[in-house]
Amino acid sequence: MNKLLLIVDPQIDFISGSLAVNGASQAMDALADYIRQFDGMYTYKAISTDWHPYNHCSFEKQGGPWPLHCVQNSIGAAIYPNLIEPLFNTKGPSKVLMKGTNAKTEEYSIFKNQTSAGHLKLIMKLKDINQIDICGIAGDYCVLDTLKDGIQIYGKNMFNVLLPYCASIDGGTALSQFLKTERIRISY
Ligand code: VGL
Ligand code: ZN
Repeated sequence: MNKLLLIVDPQIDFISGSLAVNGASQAMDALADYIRQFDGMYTYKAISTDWHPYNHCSFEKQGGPWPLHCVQNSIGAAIYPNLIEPLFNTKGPSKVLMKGTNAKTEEYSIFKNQTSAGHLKLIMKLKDINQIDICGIAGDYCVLDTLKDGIQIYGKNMFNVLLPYCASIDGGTALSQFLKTERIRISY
């Protein structure tokens, strides 16, 4: 088995910043422990990051639905500090990928960003990945959209959702409903 760990948007703004999600810090602390405990289990780790220009269309100021968040190079866009050590001090490469980088386009899913989707496609092939374990924030937005797009590309059997390491704005309802109706594999 060659497994890829895909962590969606584990960024300060979604944990303790402008778009803080309930339970996100607990979920990401538990994820940090999990990565250390299972050092060597993942052939590759990919981290998606919401990486918006200051005038991004998703911001309220531009008529979008969200407060200012994950502005490129701001503190809020940084990866959650407790994840840095396990990500980069365990076996196998960790690659940070970006999305939402164009002011005019919303990209909840990393697969919507051509550059990042291209990197992932290469990794999948070169590393002969046969399982993607996915987790992150927000479960009902970016995790869900990433999962939907990933299933279109790689099929539902490629995916396993690490539910304890997800945090949702809605408490988990939308993600759980999708996993149930689509019969997606889950780890608790
Ligand atoms: C997200 C709202 C806006 C997410 C990103 O990562 O779920 N949510 N941008
Ligand atoms: Zn965003």
